[in-house]
Amino acid sequence: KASAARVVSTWDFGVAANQAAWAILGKGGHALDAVEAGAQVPESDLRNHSVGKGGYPDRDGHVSLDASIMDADGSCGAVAALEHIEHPISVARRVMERTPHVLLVGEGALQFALEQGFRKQDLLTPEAEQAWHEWLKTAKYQPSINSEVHDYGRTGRPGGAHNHDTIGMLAIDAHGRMSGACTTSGMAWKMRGRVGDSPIIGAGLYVDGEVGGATSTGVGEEVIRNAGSFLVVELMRQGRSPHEACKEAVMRIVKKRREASKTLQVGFLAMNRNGEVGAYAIQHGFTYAVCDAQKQDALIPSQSVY
Ligand code: SD4
Repeated sequence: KASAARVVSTWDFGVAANQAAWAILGKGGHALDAVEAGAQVPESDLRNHSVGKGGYPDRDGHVSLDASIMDADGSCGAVAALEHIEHPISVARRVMERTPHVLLVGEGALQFALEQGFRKQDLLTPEAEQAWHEWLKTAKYQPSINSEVHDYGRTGRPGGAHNHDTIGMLAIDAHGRMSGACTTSGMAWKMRGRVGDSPIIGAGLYVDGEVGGATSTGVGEEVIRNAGSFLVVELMRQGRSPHEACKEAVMRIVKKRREASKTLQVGFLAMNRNGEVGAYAIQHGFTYAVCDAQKQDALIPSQSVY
């Protein structure tokens, strides 16, 4: 029996992203189109300093983007350290559909994007540039636990160091097909050339149509170390619920990195093929958005270790 359509994504701004995805899912469209359209929303949102245009740059002032996309049958594509392109998620999809490869990086990824007709533009907004200049005064790399940027709707001001607002999105369509997408500008003030978990299949994103999908947000290094999203999907394959699987993956990180984990954030979000959703994070403050035919704007606080 075909599952009911549903889309989930990370953080508060996942609500708006889900609605763009739902415009496709609600009409019986394909999950892959839905996650691409959804991920494009924060990519274009200048208020979001961790994704796409308006994202905070690396320590040398370059906005450098990572993204991945994956379909139920294991097809996937990704770009890393891509500059000057507003929608890295769409370039990732082209890598999947139009090249024999999975991951293109840096100059080569940009060259491919331009060949595919994407427009080259300056992604560093005056606001992000100013924040970078502020940061240069001390030039300390200290990821904040949760970005306050998702407060802007309530406070009307962007806050803090904005490190954790990557969007990870998982959708299941009316035909029961699942796809996922993940897109980010990575950690603010990262070293030039640094790549996080988001474009690494199995780390920031993993989908297996027979089981379900998972995605992550937070300090990417910790997620790569544990092949985090792949781990969550494999745990679901063994019978864990999405919540239990996310919790176990978080506990792996905490067990191995007991001291460091007290001050860093990682969150996992998962959905199984039946549309059951779960999440877990190291730190309090992680939220995820759920959208289906019943309710389009649900925002749920994740449980956490601390
Ligand atoms: C990274 N996981 O590049 C990303 C950052 C992130 O919300 O999640 N920000 O490590």
